[in-house]
Amino acid sequence: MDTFKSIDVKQIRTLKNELTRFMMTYKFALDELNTKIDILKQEFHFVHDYNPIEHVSSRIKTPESILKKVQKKGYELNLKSIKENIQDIAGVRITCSFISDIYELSNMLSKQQDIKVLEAKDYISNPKTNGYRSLHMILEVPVFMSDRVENVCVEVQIRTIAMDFWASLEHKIYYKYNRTVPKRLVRELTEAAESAAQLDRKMERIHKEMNELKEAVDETEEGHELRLNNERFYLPNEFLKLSERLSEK
Ligand code: 0O2
Repeated sequence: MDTFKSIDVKQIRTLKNELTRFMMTYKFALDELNTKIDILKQEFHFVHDYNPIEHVSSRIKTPESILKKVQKKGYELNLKSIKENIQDIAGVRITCSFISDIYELSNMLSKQQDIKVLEAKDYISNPKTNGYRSLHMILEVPVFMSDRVENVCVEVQIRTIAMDFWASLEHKIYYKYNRTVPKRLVRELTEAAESAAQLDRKMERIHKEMNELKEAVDETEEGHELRLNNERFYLPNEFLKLSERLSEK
């Protein structure tokens, strides 16, 4: 009996080690992707002079949640099958300011040499019937371990603040009503999704117009600027009029 117990303990220890190594690869993939996103965020800020990424959050699915999905989908219960079939063990959610930022960011990520896009679903140009909007991608990220390279899947969801607001409310309502939501609420939720989409379009239009105005102002101000050894000096109109006198000569 004691021998059996010690075998059990040993087996459990080995299994726990294997599981820990398995889950660690997903944590490392998230770390890598988060670094990439942070670099893009800083560069984007520098180039466009505003912050397109409002918020980034990431999570690893709990073992219970993985098990639930394995059972629901009828997959085999072993690590190889889980790795092959469950592509959202690691997940990143990014909220952007504007819809155009979502596509720009997803392009920038997809173009990176060490990232492979396994799947992309555009629920923004093709919203779900309930009104859900978001851009989903399954990315494969190489994780360099001490003895091997593991290609790890990460699910990335990119959406605007308004889309995110809607999705979290909808998720809460479905959870509260145990997925049997009254018809009126379902209809109202779909209407709210359309209002959120309208707001996104309006905000983007305003932002674009504001940028055009800013560019025009910047161009005018550039004429008033004199640079000397990295120092900027403002040139009053009277000085600029000198140029007219110069051309008169
Ligand atoms: P959680 O807890 O957020 O992870 P699959 O993941 O393969 O079973 P599917 O339909 O192929 O399912 O994946 P899809 O369409 O890419 O959606 C996966 C995730 O997107 C969901 O994960 C949600 O996070 C989100 N999502 C999709 N549709 C909706 C929706 O109508 N409302 C809300 N609020 N979120 C949605 P999980 O696993 O369902 O949950």
